[in-house]
Amino acid sequence: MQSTKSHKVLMLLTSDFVKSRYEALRSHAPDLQVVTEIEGASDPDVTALFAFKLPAGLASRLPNLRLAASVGAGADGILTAPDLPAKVKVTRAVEPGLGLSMAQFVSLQILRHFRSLPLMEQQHKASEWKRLAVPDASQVTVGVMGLGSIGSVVADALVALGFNVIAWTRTSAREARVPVFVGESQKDDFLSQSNYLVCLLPFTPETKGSLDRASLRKLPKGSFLVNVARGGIVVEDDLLSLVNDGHLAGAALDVFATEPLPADSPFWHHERILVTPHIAAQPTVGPVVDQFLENLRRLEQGQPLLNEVDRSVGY
Ligand code: NDP
Ligand code: OXD
Repeated sequence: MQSTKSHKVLMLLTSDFVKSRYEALRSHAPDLQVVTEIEGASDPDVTALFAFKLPAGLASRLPNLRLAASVGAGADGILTAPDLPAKVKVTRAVEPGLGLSMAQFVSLQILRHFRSLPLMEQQHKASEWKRLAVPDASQVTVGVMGLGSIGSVVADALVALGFNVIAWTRTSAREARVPVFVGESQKDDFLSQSNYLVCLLPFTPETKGSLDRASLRKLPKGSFLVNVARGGIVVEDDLLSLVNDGHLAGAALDVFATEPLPADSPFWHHERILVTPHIAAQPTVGPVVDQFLENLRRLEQGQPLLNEVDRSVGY
């Protein structure tokens, strides 16, 4: 690999997730200058950021920043920084294993509800031999919102499990093996058929708060939500009231508007809501670090970057 010595990289060690990427970067590129904080008012030597979140006010202290790379699959933690100059390129992590981990996680959540696992566990605890009816997946529609690098793998896995799968996208640009509904004009049609709704949209100005009461009410009564995208896409109070009033059968939530989920959140301990701590899937460390190093090299060569985000649409 071409030398990356001309770069100074800032990594913000905001979590163990980022720390493990930091350690991998140090070992994959021992000569690369990597700092974890900036000293003084500004650092003109920092050319690249490798982080999950970019706090407001930091970008303005990095006048020569050229690349802001997300260590995660979503780049919203970087794109939402209000002072990120338009000239800075933004990338995100994409790797094949991520879709598969997500497919496992989403299938787990859907099957847990579809095959009544909590009830089976209760029966086990009560030593109760009671055979439950086996439901027919072909009569059940799973709607996957977002058919990107992850959503498309999830959709294929759910088809393989026998579900009727449909998807919703912003444009008709993607190849798809399932029926696709496109844009706002087809959203209600899509929602009204989805017995399980899987959210795999990026968090953008358009998707923020888009799963509100009006949208969630379009789902058939008794539907189940799996949100593995970003908490801010769902209006959490609306979701809670629709679960409480029985319109929705329940939800599996891996992401929240505020993370970690505050201790007083009503989602904790809710009988029909399962909370997991943003662990549905994670890009594998090695490929993500290699992608970042390759992008530093491409930046030098003036070549197109891998997995660059289109800043005009936010993903
Ligand atoms: P991609 O960018 O590859 O795909 C995004 C998909 O969403 C595309 O199909 C796109 O449509 C669609 N989309 C975007 N905006 C809209 C809109 N306004 N209306 C309808 N459809 C829209 O993303 P990935 O599949 O790689 O990742 C999806 C998200 O999953 C990430 O942004 C991240 O937030 C989340 N994630 C969560 C993890 C977890 O552990 N919980 C782990 C990894 C990712 P089109 O095809 O037309 O472009
Ligand atoms: C994410 C990730 O974007 O974990 O949520 O990669």
